[in-house]
Amino acid sequence: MDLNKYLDLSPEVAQALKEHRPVVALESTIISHGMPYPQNVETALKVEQIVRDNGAVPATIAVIGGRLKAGCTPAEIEHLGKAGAGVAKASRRDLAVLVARGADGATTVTTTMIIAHMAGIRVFATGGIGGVHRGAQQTFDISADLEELAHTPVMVVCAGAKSILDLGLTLEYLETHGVPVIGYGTEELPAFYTRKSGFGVDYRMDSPEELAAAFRTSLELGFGGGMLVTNPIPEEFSMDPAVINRAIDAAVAEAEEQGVHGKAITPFLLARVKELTGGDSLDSNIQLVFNNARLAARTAAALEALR
Ligand code: PSU
Ligand code: MN
Repeated sequence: MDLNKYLDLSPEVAQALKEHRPVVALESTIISHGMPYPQNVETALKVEQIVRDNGAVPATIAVIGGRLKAGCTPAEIEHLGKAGAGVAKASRRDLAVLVARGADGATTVTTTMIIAHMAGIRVFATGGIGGVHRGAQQTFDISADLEELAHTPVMVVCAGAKSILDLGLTLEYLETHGVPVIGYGTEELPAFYTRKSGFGVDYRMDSPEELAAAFRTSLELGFGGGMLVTNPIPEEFSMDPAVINRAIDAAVAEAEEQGVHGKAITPFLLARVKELTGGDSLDSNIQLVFNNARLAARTAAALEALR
């Protein structure tokens, strides 16, 4: 493997990649900016265990002391979780500066995809992706995640997108940029906390093998770009749409009043929704990440079986 000079693979991840065993990338913005301490650290460690239990090696991705890490140690995960918002939220434009400064960074979906791709990891599990924000017609606030999905050949397994975003515009943007949106066991885009959004996906697929075959073909066609797999939250953990939508609407209104914008808005909305639902949304959030880790691990295994 000819590795980027700024990239460090953990010994376990390096060994797995060398032996063509399945590896699943995991992001770290969800740890530092997406959940409170200590649930963030507990969740991150449990997610790694779930990936292992389902036959793959986890690679939590972050920037630590200016090094791009594919595979963090439990101590590094603890640091990312404890420091929380004290760790920079690292999107594509931040990577070079953080590396040059020897700083830490929590990787978003965008930068986790970039580093996973550098490392040779093809499957990535997370909770939700960024997208086109409500009111983007005025603010131009479109997550860099969508651009990365358009260009970087990594499969992203998520639970759809939260309705803090404009889901219709998010799907339009993905269509324009050539990103296939797959529903796992569903024809409808899941809305993160709920299984339904009212918007259709491009294709429904029903097994890890089917996902792997489609992504394998995408890789072999070689024109780049990722694939977005949207996996509905398990029924028993899904939230009442009325309850969650009320909290989301209130959070969006507060963000507007307070003039929150740029990279701060998504963490602001996530934290407010959690407070407004009295922590119920955090439980759902954790469970859907577990569910995505399971599917991603099985899909990574199915992908290696196709080699
Ligand atoms: N949506 C979630 N949870 C998250 C994020 C988004 O439901 O933790 C994080 C992810 O790291 C995602 C990032 O890549 O926020 C998007 O930020 P922005 O909207 O600033 O692009
Ligand atoms: Mn944004």
